[in-house]
This record gives sequence, C-alpha cells and structure tokens, in this order.
Amino acid sequence: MKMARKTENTTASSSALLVGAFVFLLCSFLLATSTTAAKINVGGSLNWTFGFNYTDWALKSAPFFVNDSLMFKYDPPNSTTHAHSVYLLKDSRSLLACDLRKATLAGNVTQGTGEGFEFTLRKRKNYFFVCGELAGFHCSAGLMRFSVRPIKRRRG
Ligand SMILES: *[C@@H]1O[C@H](CO)[C@@H](O)[C@H](O)[C@H]1NC(C)=O
Ligand SMILES: *[C@@H]1O[C@H](CO)[C@@H](O)[C@H](O)[C@H]1NC(C)=O
Ligand SMILES: *[C@@H]1O[C@H](CO)[C@@H](O)[C@H](O)[C@H]1NC(C)=O
Ligand SMILES: *[C@@H]1O[C@H](CO)[C@@H](O)[C@H](O)[C@H]1NC(C)=O
Ligand SMILES: *[C@@H]1O[C@H](CO)[C@@H](O)[C@H](O)[C@H]1NC(C)=O
Ligand SMILES: [Cu+2]
Repeated sequence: MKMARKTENTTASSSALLVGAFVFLLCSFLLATSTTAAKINVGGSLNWTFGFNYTDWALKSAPFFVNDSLMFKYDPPNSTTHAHSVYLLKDSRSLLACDLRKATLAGNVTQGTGEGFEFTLRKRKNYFFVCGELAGFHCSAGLMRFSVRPIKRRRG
C-alpha cells in the first residue's frame, strides 16, 4: 500500500487532501448544528395536506432527535378547502388500520393556521401521527399518517 501511494502524482494527492478537508468541515458543521433542537415542517414545502406520502417523508427526514419540534401547517376549513387535524395514535396497529378509536387530539382543524401547530418530541418513543378527518379517510386514502422515533442527540 505505502509503495503504491508513493507513485501517485501530486495532483491526485492534493485533490484527495481537499476532499478530506471538505469531509472534515462537513462533519464539524453537522456536529455543530446537531446540538440545537430543530423545527421540522411536516411535509416540507407542501405542509400537512391530502395525498402526500408522509410515510415516505418521515423515512427521508430521519433521524429526528429528542426535543425536535414538528410543525403541522394546514389551512382552516372553508367552503373550498378540506379540514385537517392532527391526532396521536397509541400503536402501529392503529396506524396501519387508520383506527382512531383510541386517538388523542393533538391539533384541531384551526390550529394549523399560519405558522402552524407545534408538537415537541419530548421522549425517546414511537409517535404515531394521523389526520383525523373523515373518520380515517384522510389517514388511509390521503396518506396522512406517519410514525417517528426520536433518538438521543449526541453531545457536541
Ligand atoms: C405552507 O405553509 C406556509 C405557511 O403557512 C404557506 O406560506 C405556504 O404557502 C404553504 N404551502 C402550501 C403548498 O400550501
Ligand atoms: C409511500 O411511501 C412508502 C415508503 O417509501 C412506500 O412503501 C409506500 O408504497 C408509499 N405509498 C404510496 C401509496 O405510494
Ligand atoms: C429536552 O428539553 C428538556 C427541557 O427543555 C430538557 O430538560 C432535556 O434535557 C432535553 N432532552 C434532551 C435529550 O436534549
Ligand atoms: C379557502 O381557503 C383557501 C386557502 O386558505 C383560500 O385560497 C380560498 O380563497 C378560501 N376560499 C374561500 C371561499 O374563502
Ligand atoms: C382549536 O383549539 C384552539 C386552542 O385550544 C381553540 O381556541 C379553538 O376554538 C379550537 N377550534 C375548534 C374548531 O375546536
Ligand atoms: Cu386531513
């Protein structure tokens, strides 16, 4: 290995150094930014809406950390827009079935207005979120359901 390295030309070595330095900077940046709780907009720029795949969004937005806040933004209902809400379910079985029988209300139909409704992930446990509108129809057909499990933040 050492012999082979010596034969590398200097251009290749310096670009390897540059890449190394970049990776180091990136890691430092990630460590530094991961020490403060984040506010995460559920659904990204699409907010909390019918038909967006929140299971997929949650997978791609992981990891979530303890004390991060989820922002749920949705317009209050009127004659032309759907009402939305935020409910917490007890387990993954209810999430799979969109069963709201043991659900607890987290955000009602008007609480998502403007900057939205903020939910802080206080504990290291599974959270199951759904939209409670139309008796589970927004949850099932509208894909408005997801689970997150925040992890402990590494100390910087
Ligand atoms: C998401 O919510 C923000 C803040 O209420 C709003 O400005 C934006 O237009 C919303 N996005 C969509 C796609 O409705
Ligand atoms: C939503 O996303 C998940 C995870 O990527 C995927 O397994 C599922 O099939 C998607 N659902 C729909 C209806 O596209
Ligand atoms: C979360 O915040 C609470 C109060 O703001 C604090 O006591 C606790 O240590 C924090 N937990 C973590 C894992 O950062
Ligand atoms: C209903 O709300 C939407 C979104 O906030 C808005 O664009 C629309 O103009 C409203 N419609 C009526 C009839 O108020
Ligand atoms: C939603 O909750 C807020 C804050 O608790 C309350 O002021 C409002 O009246 C509720 N709206 C509905 C439609 O229940
Ligand atoms: Cu909904």
